[in-house]
Amino acid sequence: MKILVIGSTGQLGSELTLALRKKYGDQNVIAGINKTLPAEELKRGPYEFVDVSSRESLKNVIQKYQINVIYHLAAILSAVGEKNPELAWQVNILGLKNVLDVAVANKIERVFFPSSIAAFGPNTPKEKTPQYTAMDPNTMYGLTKLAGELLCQYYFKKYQLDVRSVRYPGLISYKTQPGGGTTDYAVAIFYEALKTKSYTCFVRQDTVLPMMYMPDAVRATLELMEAPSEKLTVRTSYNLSAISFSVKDLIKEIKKYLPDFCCECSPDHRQTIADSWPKSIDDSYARRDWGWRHEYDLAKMSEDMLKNLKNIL
Ligand code: VAH
Repeated sequence: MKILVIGSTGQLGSELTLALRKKYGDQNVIAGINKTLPAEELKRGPYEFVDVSSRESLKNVIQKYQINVIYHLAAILSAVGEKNPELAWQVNILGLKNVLDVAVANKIERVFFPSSIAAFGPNTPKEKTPQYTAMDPNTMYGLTKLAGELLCQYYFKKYQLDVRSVRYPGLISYKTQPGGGTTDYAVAIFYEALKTKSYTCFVRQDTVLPMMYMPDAVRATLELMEAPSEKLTVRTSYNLSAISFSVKDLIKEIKKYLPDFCCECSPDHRQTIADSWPKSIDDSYARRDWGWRHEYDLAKMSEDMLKNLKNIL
């Protein structure tokens, strides 16, 4: 199997590339990058510069390595997307359509597309958000994810392209920092707690959002991609859930390890985005169709984050 990970330098892409190489062999996973990386990272396995705005660029890499599977993770996240909506549209939608068209033309066996809880909006039920419900995202990022889900379902039905997707919650990890998301506070808080014992959070303490630790997110992705096609009943994007917690809950958990840690909240423009998203997600379809179960709760994630960050910082 030859796998291409587009967006392999991002928070999710970097860890998914590591996990795929561990599972399928370094030489069978090609890292699609859009920026130069340190030499030691480039030595880990094959890599290619991929420009999602160019079908030629995509086709050349696919044909050079005889790619069978594509993980398309390149995206502009919510906060950056509100600062540059045109770029978010270009990358998140036109880039996705380029990938889907090149995948059909080159008979790619399987494609993964990351959606997000950002595909929900202010009129979506906030608690235990159902798989099928009102979806009125009011961010460019969120609407590109919702449109992307529908595009994937269209390509599955019209061209029989086996494209699969999950609606990730906010992802928390220590190996690669996130870039430009609204949920980035849930990562930055750990770094600052260890470095300076203080953090100014850009959303209110009572803000509750669905979150997931990266090991769970990577495992969910691989489990979905390995599931028998006939078991999958959702071809837009599966709701995926692990933990929901408030900033207050997170501060309390961190203080168990760092009692002197203090956190002020000074909401900025990202509060409005966070307020438009659900507080908790019903992922019963994922649990029924392909056996999804999360493993990390807030306590287990916080312990692992702090233990590992201590060795890095
Ligand atoms: C963001 N981390 O904040 C992403 C994610 C649910 C949020 O999609 O934009």
